[in-house]
Amino acid sequence: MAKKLIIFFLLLHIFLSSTVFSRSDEFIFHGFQGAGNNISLNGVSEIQHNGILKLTNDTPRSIGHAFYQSPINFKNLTTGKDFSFSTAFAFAIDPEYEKLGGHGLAFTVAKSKELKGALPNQYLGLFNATELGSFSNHVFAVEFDTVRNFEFGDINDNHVGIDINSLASNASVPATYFVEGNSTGQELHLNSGKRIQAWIDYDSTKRQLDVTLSLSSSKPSLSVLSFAVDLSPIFMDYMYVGFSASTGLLASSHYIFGWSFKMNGQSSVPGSIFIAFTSWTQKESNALNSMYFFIRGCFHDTYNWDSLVHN
Ligand SMILES: [Ca+2]
Repeated sequence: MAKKLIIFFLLLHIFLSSTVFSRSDEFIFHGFQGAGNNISLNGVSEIQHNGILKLTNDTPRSIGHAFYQSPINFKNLTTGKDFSFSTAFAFAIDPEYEKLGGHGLAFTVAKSKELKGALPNQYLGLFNATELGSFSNHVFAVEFDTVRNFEFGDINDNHVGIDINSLASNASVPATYFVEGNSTGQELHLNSGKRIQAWIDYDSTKRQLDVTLSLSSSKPSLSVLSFAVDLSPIFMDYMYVGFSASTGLLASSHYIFGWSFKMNGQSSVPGSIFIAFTSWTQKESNALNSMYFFIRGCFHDTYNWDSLVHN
């Protein structure tokens, strides 16, 4: 317990002192409290009082967007060569009814942060019906899709896909994750309400994109989706990065707990404070909670440990 308390205070210090760190090509949000000036929201998305970014709620046929406020330089302005990038985030999809919700969320790189005219439902808040497939969209997304739509060739109702200017994915795989020492993919239910850690890494020299998933904050060496792709025609010199989510007739709440992004380097794991305590016993959690509220009073912080979605 003593060792765990030291870890707690260390992480609390990190949490309170660096909830938001940002530069023009690198940022990290361990939570989103106080991030209002750095995150642009539209649709039904909101930053909750507890610092969790909630992209959608149970409202049917709705859209939620959250983008980093400033555009990011994706190319060398002299040579035109695109840069490598790395992003990591912790998310959860909590369906309206057990195992029944929709539609999904997508990490998104786009030329605008509004995505005007985009539709909810199967369009994930990314496109409308007429612009699908158009080169002028300049949209790259990694979708975490929980509804099977045959018109887009969705492989199932629980998949990860690479979407370039369209919702017909260029590559997709059933959602799984790997644990070290085991090359067999483990079943992963995207809409379980559990916190899921995702990493997206693009190597502009190798022309390779990797998506890695885990239920913990340590990154497995095996990615769930590795795709050879040249993203340079998709990216303009400056692009916006963020998330889009949508609901349909059935809804899910889509949450982001923490997010980091880095150009030309490995992004840090954000939100580790949220994940680090999942193995604590209820007794330890109660003690932690009491301490937290005491410390919260000292720091006038409003984060609420109880309001996290399912552990
Ligand atoms: Ca779908």
